[in-house]
Amino acid sequence: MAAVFELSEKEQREWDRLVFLYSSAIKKMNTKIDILKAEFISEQNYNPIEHVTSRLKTERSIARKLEREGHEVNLRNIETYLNDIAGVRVVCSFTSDIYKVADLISEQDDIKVLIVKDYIANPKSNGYKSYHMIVTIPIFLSDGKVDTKVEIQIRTIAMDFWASLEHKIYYKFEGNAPDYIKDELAECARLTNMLDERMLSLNEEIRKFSGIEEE
Ligand code: 0O2
Repeated sequence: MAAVFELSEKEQREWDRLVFLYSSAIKKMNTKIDILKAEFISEQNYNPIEHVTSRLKTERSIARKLEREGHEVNLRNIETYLNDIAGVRVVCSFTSDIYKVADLISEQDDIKVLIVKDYIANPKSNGYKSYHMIVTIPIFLSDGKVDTKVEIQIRTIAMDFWASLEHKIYYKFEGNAPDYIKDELAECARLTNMLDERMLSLNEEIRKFSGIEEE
């Protein structure tokens, strides 16, 4: 990775430690979600989780976000102001699955939920929908325990599809997309909502029929 931060030797060691912690937190969170998914499939013959992705925020993206928020790019500000260095995205089939998965994660007693942003109940003005939680997960090191922050985004396949395209457009136009593109995106968000609602009610209809195998 190209070096974006100017770090002294000591700061570089601190940064390496932070990266290690965040990477470990992602690993632990992924394992928790894998276990939930496996248990759902084995006990309930039902899989609410379509797929999971995770990422460590790039240095460039960290610097851009701090600058966008008017903060100097340094280690202290990274730890103070950024909650999403470690990010895990859980993509579910149906909106109802999102809340189920969020509850199952929140109820685990080693996890502390710091912030919840429910952009499904309260979508952003551009149409963005997703359920966000900032949590901490304990990482046990040789010199003690470090509660490490992870951002979990939970959304449906349709919300994810919309968000990926919106994200591309946002960066392409540096936040100033032409009005006709913004309008088209807003229309796609409306269609996405409708699709999620219709797929959910279709699935509920299907579930009324016994003997139908679900994944
Ligand atoms: P990137 O480039 O995806 O990393 P907070 O974390 O609570 O201090 P923040 O970061 O504004 O404040 O919180 P929020 O609103 O929960 O957003 C966190 C992340 O959600 C964003 O990270 C995006 O990944 C995603 N997100 C939020 N709003 C939108 C949106 O309108 N469209 C899309 N496509 N994604 C969104 P970053 O660092 O802003 O961006």
